[in-house]
Amino acid sequence: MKIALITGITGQDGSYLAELLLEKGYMVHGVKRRASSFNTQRIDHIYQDQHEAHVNFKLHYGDLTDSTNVIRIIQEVQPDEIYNLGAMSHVKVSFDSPEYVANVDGIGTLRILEAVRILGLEKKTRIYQASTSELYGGLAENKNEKGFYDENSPFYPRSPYGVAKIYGFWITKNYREAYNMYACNGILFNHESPRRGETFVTRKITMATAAIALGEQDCLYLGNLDAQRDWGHAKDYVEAMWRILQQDTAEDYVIAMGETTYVRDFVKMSFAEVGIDIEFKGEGVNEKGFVASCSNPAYQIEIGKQVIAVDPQYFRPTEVDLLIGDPTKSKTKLGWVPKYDLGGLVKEMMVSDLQYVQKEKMLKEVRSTIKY
Ligand code: NDP
Ligand code: GDR
Repeated sequence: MKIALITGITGQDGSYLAELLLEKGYMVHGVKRRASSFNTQRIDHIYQDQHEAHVNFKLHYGDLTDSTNVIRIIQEVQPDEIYNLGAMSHVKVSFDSPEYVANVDGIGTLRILEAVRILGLEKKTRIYQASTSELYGGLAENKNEKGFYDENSPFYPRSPYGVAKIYGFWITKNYREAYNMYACNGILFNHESPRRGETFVTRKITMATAAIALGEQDCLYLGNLDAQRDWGHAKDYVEAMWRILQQDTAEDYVIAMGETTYVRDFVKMSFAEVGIDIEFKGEGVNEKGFVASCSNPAYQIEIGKQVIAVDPQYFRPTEVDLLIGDPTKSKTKLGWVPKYDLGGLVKEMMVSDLQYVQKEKMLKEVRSTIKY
């Protein structure tokens, strides 16, 4: 039985990867942070009770800022594969806590690599590092001749998050070259799902679309509607992570869909799922989205109502305007074929968030009738 260790197991990707590896027969260990309230919602369905079933799944308290626990956990687990997904992953928030992000996202990667070396596991343990399209920074002149970012495109990070991740990228590559370790970077473009954190733009949009359609929210405030992202489904992307560690030689790979979409158009796609057509008017901070039509009689939404507004508090000091990745290498070398397209992703997120908002609405109604 192969043994895997996942940092960031409580996050979006960690939860899907744990499911995938368990399906493949792995013993899965995960690192979770101690928090003052529960933080295991995404994996609770796997981790019911450590005293009962799922002996193939074990969680360890730990933090990437603490090399003593990184070493101890790796020593205890003796993993065949480590997936280093733990990170402060919000680009905008990284401007507020840059030193912390450098410590977790940058030096945290070094702590994993060094622990493997200190423990003499270089020949046994394969390491996946969660690198990111944020490394490219969206500079137009750095795209390849086909107009995409690929494994050879130069980097120009535009946030403390991107800068910290560039350290993670290079230290992974350096340890591979210096110590002949099987350590790889997956340069993943944006990937989303119903489990996406609520403050990332796609999930913020699908949750708000559901809340607006169900009369629970009036308006959705967003930042830069002109940003373009290459969005895929997290389930497909964790499959690529696994494939990266199953090759004969350790290499870095771009994982992307090869298509880019405006934030504004993601909004239109989400609302279209509930039969609402959104029309945008104005420009920049004055741009607003209005309900042009509603074909679903279940949603009592007024035609002409303003449901989208731009709030500059969501702008970033430096922005990545456009990302589009070239998945040629991952498709040919890894045989990676995504099962979802953007339409399927939006549909799944909307179905899930409609259920979620509906449930919250019902609970609110029930609570309002209870006399304490
Ligand atoms: P999430 O934000 O959903 O999850 C991040 C995980 O890291 C959580 O489990 C979080 O724990 C954990 N974490 C945060 N800080 C620490 C720390 N100090 N020590 C240990 N663990 C920590 O991110 P995703 O699942 O979306 O992304 C996974 C990885 O992939 C991240 O490294 C991200 O930067 C990278 N990435 C993501 C992309 C995407 O589009 N999703 C694209 C490219 C790269 P807790 O739950 O306690 O907060
Ligand atoms: P990103 O994702 O920064 O690409 O990083 P995010 O969803 O936060 O932003 C995407 C784009 O949308 C614009 N935007 C907004 N973003 C947020 N969060 N909230 C808003 O209200 C809003 N309005 C517009 C942003 O300016 C940006 O251009 C994600 C993370 O998962 C990283 O960890 C990962 O490395 C990269 O994807 C690839």
